[in-house]
Amino acid sequence: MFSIKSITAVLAVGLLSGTALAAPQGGDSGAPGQPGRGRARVLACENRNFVGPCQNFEFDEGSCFNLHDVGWHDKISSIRNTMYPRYRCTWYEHDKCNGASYDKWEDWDMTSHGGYMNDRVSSIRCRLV
Ligand SMILES: [Ca+2]
Repeated sequence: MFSIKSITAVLAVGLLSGTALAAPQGGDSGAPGQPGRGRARVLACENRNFVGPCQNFEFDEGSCFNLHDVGWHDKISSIRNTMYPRYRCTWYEHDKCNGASYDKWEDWDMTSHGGYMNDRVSSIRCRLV
């Protein structure tokens, strides 16, 4: 009787400690990195023909990057998807990838062709092709 109780207690402790050791590993495996998700890069300039001031922006593939958050909305006059053709990027008129849009991989003069999107781009989304 006594020995069976002892064995049961030892087994129970073994199970508990095994669970305790496994739990952190299970918790960690889902958290970091989101595997398979890449980073897109875009070069944007305030003036035509990539005349500065210019800035490179890097953000998660598939997510909407709001230029308002970095003070670059409604001023871009030339833009380039520097990850072309691996990524395809779309420029949007409004925040959160709304409004008018187009996806030419590079536009060195957004004032041409009617110029509607000149000084109007407010968000960007790039997807892996
Ligand atoms: Ca401009």
